[in-house]
Amino acid sequence: NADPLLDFGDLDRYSFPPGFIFGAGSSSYQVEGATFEDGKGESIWDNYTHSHPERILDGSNADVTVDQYHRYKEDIAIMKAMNMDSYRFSISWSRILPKGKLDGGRGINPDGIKYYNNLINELIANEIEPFVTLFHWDLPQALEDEYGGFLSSQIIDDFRDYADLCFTEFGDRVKYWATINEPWFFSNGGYAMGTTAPGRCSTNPGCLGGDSGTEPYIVTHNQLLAHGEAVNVYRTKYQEDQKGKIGITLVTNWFIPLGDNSIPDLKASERAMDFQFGWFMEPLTTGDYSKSMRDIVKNRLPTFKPEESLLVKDSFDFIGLNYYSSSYINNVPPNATAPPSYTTDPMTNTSFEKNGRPLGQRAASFWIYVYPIGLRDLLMYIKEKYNNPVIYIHENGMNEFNDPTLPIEEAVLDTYRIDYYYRHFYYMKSAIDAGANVKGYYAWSLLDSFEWFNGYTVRFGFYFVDYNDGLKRYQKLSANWYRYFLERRKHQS
Ligand code: BGP
Repeated sequence: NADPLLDFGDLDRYSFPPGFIFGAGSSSYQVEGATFEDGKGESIWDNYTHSHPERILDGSNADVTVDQYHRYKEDIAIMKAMNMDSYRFSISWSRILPKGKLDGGRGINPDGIKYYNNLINELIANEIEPFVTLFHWDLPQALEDEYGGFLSSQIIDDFRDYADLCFTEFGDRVKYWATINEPWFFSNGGYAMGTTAPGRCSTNPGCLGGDSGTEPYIVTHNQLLAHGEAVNVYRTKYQEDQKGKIGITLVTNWFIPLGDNSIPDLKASERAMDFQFGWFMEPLTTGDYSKSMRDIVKNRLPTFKPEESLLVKDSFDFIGLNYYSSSYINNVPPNATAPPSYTTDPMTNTSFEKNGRPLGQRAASFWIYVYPIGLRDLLMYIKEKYNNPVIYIHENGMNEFNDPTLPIEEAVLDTYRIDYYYRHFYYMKSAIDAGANVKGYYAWSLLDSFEWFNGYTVRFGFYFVDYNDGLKRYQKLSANWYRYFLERRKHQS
C-alpha cells in the first residue's frame, strides 16, 4: 500500500526503534498494601481514605489492596512471563521516612529501605529495568499536619532530602528516576476539584476547605521547585557516577476544538493545553509560566525568582507522558461574578461528544474516551512546541467496570483492551516515524488495583485480581497479547 498510514505490517516490539523499552506501571499506594506494617508512617492517602471513606466511590481504602508488599516476587514473575523490559513503580515516602523528614538520618525506617532493595534486586535478577517515581501523591501525613504539605515552601527541602536518600540508597541500581507523577492531578484533584487527597477546594460541595483560586497555583509552584531541587541534587551529587536519567511525569489530554473552524474554540483549546500540560512544560523549558496563564491568573499566580527560574528551566532529561484520552474544548465567556478558581480560569468547557457522537468508546472512568489518534497528535504537538524532548509514555490504558456478577473466565476476556493498546501503539509508531523522540512505553496497569476515587469499582490491569478469593491473579486476554507482542525472536534480538 502506498500510504504508510495504512501499512499495518506486523506490529510488535520490532516495529519500534532498537533499545525501545516496554513495560507496565503501578504506584505505591495503589498496589503495596501493608499500610501499617514494618514501621511505615501514615500518608495523606491513608488518612484521607480512613477519615473520609464517603469520598471514595465504594468507601474502600488501600490498606491491603493487591498486597504487592508481600507478593512482589509473584508479580515480578508475571512481568517476566510477559516479556516486559521494565517496571514502573513508585516509592512510598512514608515507608522509608515515616515522619517525612530525614532528621540527620534518624528519620529513616530501615525496613522500608530493605523492602525497596528487595524489590529492585528481584527486578534486576529477572532482567527487568526499574523505573522509579519518587512521589505518586502519597505524601507523609506528618508533613501535611506540620505545615500543610505542598502548600508550604517548606516541602521543597524535605522533598530534596527524601530524593537524596533514594539516590544514595538505590541509585547504584536505579537508572531512571521520575520526581513527581502528574503534578497537575495532585494540584487539580487535591486543591481545585477536591476529589483526591487532601480533598481541598472552595467551589465544590463536600470539599474540605481551601481556596481553589490560589491553592492549586501555590501547590504547583512548590511541586516545580521541589522537582527542580531534586534534579539539582541528582545532577550535582550523583549523575556522573550513577549515570542515570531523571525527569518528571506529566499528564494531559489532547484537546480538540469543538466547533469546526471556530477561532474562539481553537484559542480555548490552546488555553486548555497551557493550563494543563503547559502549566509545567513552560516553566520546565523557559523558566516561567505561559503568557496566557500570567495574563489570566495575574497576581494569584506565584512568580519565579531569577534563581528559581534557573533551577526549574531544563531540569529534565526526559518527560514522562501519561495519555489516556482526548476531549473537546469550547470557549466559555468569563464569569465576573463567580469566585476565582483554577477550574474556571481557562474559560473552557470540556466535553466528549459532538453532535451527539462520542469521541470514542467510553471506558469505565467518565473521563476516558478511546481516541488513539490523539496520542499521535499530542506527540507531534510536543515535538514542535517544546523542541522534541525525550519522551517515555508512562501511562496509557483503559478500564472496565468491576462486575461482581461476571464469572472470572468471562471477566478476563478483555478484547477492548487489546484493541486499545494496539491502536495506541500504531499511532505512537506513526509519531516516532515522523520524528517524535519516544524511547519507551508503560501500560497502565500491570494488575487491577485500588483506583483513587473509584476504589475497586474499576479494573485497569493486564491481570485480574480476585478480591474475594485471596487476591489471586488471573491473566486477562490482553496480558497474553502483550506477551506475544513483546516476545524476542532469536534472529532479531
Ligand atoms: C492517573 C494516575 C494513575 C492511575 C490512572 C487512572 O492519573 O497517575 O495512578 O490511577 O490515572 O485513573 P482513574 O482511577 O482516575 O481513572
